[in-house]
Amino acid sequence: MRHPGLLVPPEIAQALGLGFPVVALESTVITHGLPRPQNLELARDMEKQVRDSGATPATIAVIDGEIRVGLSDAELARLSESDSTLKVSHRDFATAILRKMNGGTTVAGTMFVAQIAGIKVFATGGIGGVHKESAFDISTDLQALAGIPMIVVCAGAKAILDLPATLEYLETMGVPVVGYKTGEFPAFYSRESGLKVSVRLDSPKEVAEYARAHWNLGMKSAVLVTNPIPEKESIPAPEMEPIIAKASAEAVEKEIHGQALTPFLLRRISELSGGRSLRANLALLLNNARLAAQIAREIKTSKQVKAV
Ligand code: PSU
Ligand code: MN
Repeated sequence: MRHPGLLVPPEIAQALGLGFPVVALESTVITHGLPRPQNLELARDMEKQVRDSGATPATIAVIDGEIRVGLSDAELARLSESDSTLKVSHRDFATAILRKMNGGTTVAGTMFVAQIAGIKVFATGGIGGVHKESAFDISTDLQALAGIPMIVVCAGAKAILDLPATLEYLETMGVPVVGYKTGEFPAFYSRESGLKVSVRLDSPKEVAEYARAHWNLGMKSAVLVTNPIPEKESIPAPEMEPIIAKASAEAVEKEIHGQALTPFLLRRISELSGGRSLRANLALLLNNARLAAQIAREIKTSKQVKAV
């Protein structure tokens, strides 16, 4: 389970060793996805949500060039307040290590590390996908979902993306897209998208059973669980569309691409929506942390039952 260059604090190492439920959390959302001070509040709230739901949180990040599976509160604060953090996906780990940098790991980067540590459940906000603005901007998140067997809980793909193309890519790569209590693929800020998921499941137990059946066949792909944003904080798709279109046009005009595109779009959409999209983003993140913890507990339960 241990890997050179991976630091796992005792609490998490122990939980993993004993087969207790552990939920991985990403950190690009802290370093690049949310403004201050909401980013630190959210990081703490996500950890608390996981704990209150009966699992151990492990926020994954790079601190001073060391890959961490779990951060102290002081490290969470440093990460969220630092100005020179790297957005760390697969290609960026070596850079962060050699330059001893602090880095927020993306969905892909977090999955990569969580897999080495033996964590099976991970919660994020929205996965990356196929962008609309430029040809061939496809998030490494999709590649990671294709090749890393893990349950990833999200609120769909971010609405800034080309959602049909993102779903086509996931289908091509053999990634089951589970709708949690819904048959419709949720669109991050909105509960609706007009697109279908590949399977609807209605309880954490069903999700755990589904993942076991998928992996028992020898499948290597993730199980993507899409959990619609709570009704109260959701923003209907028709209200979001003009805002997203405006932010997208600005990105094209300013020639923003690569790693900078997603953070730019999220920030502009928050400004253009008067902070409403930010509140939605925070709500869906917490909602996903809760469901991920519930699923992690079911995985643990099924392991115990098997051992008897
Ligand atoms: N979910 C959020 N906010 C975010 C992200 C997810 O609510 O900022 C991050 C994730 O870390 C995801 C990244 O991996 O955005 C996608 O970036 P890109 O499109 O450059 O792959
Ligand atoms: Mn990209």
